[in-house]
Amino acid sequence: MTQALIVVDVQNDFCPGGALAVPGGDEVVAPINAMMVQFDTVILTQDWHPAGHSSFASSHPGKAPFETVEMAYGTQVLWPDHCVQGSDGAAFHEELRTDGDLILRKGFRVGIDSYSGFFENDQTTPTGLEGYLRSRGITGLTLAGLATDFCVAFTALDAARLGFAVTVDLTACRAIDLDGSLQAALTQMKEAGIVLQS
Ligand code: VGL
Ligand code: ZN
Repeated sequence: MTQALIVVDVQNDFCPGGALAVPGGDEVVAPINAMMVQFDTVILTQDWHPAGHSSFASSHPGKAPFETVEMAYGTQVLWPDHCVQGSDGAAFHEELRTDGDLILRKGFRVGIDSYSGFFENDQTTPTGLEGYLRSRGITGLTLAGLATDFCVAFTALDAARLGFAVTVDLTACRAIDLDGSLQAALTQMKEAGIVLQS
């Protein structure tokens, strides 16, 4: 089995001091840097939104961050403005090694969010990552990064559905944990046959 490491969204806005800070988000940097040397292929995802993105509460008058809205593709959580293309907040944590093979940006369409590295939140628009992995002969994936219950879980669940053998290293992940979202994500990942390392 050819293995790749997917490093999910280890960006300033998800670290302490950032616009959508994940508690302990910066703690994943050192273990991820250490993991990178064990993989032939390292892929990093980068949340990359245009200003005025539809996942931002500021784009919905009367709505506050962490409320939800109904979009054409289903329920969407609204977030503080974060990871705006080209901003410091969208940059990778400065101590993260970024010398991987591929940096995959996602969430760049104004009208649709993309938690998963494989499909946008309509669950049908592909990012191209599946084709990249298949053409490189990669069949096993290990995931780490931010946030466990959103972008890591959505990426892991899509990967498992696509037939990849998936491990999530929880020691190198941190969660947002909104209304029980962490427990729900862990349960779903277990049910999907994803190996959870802790
Ligand atoms: C993420 C919320 C909004 C994540 C990205 O990386 O988990 N969460 N955008
Ligand atoms: Zn985002």
